[in-house]
Amino acid sequence: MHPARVTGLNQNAESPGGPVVYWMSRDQRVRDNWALLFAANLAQERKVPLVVAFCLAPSFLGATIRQYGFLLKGLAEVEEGLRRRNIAFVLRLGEVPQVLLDMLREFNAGALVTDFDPLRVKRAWKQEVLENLTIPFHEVDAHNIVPCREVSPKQEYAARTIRPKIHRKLDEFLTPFPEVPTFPAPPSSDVFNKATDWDAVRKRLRVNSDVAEVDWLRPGERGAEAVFGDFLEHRLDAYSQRNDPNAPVLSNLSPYLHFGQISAQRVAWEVMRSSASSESREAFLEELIVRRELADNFCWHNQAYDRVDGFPDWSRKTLDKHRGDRREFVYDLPVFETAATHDPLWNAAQQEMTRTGKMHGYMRMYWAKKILEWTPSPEEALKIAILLNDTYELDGRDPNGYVGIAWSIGGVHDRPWFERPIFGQIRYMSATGCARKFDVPEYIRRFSPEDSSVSR
Ligand code: FAD
Ligand code: FO1
Repeated sequence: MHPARVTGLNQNAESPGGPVVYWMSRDQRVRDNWALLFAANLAQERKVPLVVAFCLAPSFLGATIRQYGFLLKGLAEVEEGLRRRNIAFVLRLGEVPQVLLDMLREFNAGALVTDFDPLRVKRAWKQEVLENLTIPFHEVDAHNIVPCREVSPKQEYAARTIRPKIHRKLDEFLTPFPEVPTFPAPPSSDVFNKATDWDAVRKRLRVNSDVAEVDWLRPGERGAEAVFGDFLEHRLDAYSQRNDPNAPVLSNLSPYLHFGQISAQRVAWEVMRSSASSESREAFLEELIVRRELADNFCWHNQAYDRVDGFPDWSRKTLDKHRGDRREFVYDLPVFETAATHDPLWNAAQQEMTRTGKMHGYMRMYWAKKILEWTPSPEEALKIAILLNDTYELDGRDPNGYVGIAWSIGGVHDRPWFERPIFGQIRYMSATGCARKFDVPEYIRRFSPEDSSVSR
């Protein structure tokens, strides 16, 4: 394992003999998981058991049963895969990180490992654990190909500035994965060998259950592999049509990548070796590697990633200058949420998100920019866009989302364009512009209210 993936979070730690605990959070998979591999090596060196602990937060950034359901089904598969390797899996529902600290004491843990996540809530969890820990605590970046801490010591300006920093390290970091070892015997104490009662966990969850779970994607590692295989086989070669929301050429991997149910490194490794055209492979890898790692870089270095004051100076200035501009349309949250604006194209995009849990990437830009145009202020626009995105998108509550919205509304990683009302120099998008790119009536038909059969 490349040492640059691992960060020791505390130095002054003694290490008693208890089990190694991998606090799984962002990377919810057995295969191709550097944090799990590091924890397994540690346990083998110390000749102690390995326990994977998952702390289920009673509420996480407004997630609904749609996202929790996807997460829990994926974890059930993780538990199976770990058990086959004599690795214990323990899930506890409760305030995080208190529930973890309780487990560490109960298990008499000798060392703690966790995965990397730039979000504020995760950094706060880790900080609180650090203040209450005496055993060694390591963090492993299992999400990025080039570890986020390694790519750049500062917030990058745009894709064009981070791209060379990533590309020159790909040979060093884009490697195949070792297998997860099988331990000689399951951990002795029965607290580790009790299978999780998934129905009981789901019943104890008190989350918004109005947002239905989706059935067109199968959650978990096997589901992810199937979708990825189908993408490699049938869609990657046509990826040049990625800006046409009627063309089914996207990978559909974002929910799996968000929950860590598939490794981006594995995806990149296989795409590079696929027989698809180099133009399609390059375009896809640009999104999967550069755009995705740019999002982690932004959230890691700019903790105002979900606020207007996280926008670059030029965009805050131009938006300020146009705060007083007349808005021809002004809508509040319920109108947006029920897709009841005057614009059938925008309404169709909102319908796609609420019904399928995954709006097409091209439409997300248009969707967010119109929220800026039809709300009283950029702050209100950001609040509504994040709230809807994180309520309905399967892949929501993710650095990609905060950055995608900040790009659309606040020009983050973009540049100034021609000045116009409300937007100032923020890049503008219009329905007529969309009509030049794809069949707008077809997209509207696919997601119009009367047509209940969603044709994906
Ligand atoms: P593909 O085109 O197949 O891309 C493959 C992978 O590359 C994606 O899964 C993702 O990990 C990465 N990727 C693709 N486009 C981007 C991008 N623009 N920025 C960063 N990574 C990218 N992505 C999320 O994961 N969660 C979100 O909540 C989210 N919200 C967004 C909101 C707005 C307003 C915008 C403009 C973009 C948002 N994105 C978000 C980024 C992008 O739209 C989605 O990642 C993509 O549409 C997911 O579908 P896919 O995996 O089929 O895409
Ligand atoms: N991570 C956790 O460690 N515990 C949780 O209970 C949890 C719930 C959750 C619900 C929805 C969702 O989209 C993400 C959730 N995550 C949880 C975090 C997730 O695994 C990712 O780490 C971040 O959202 C992205 O960085």
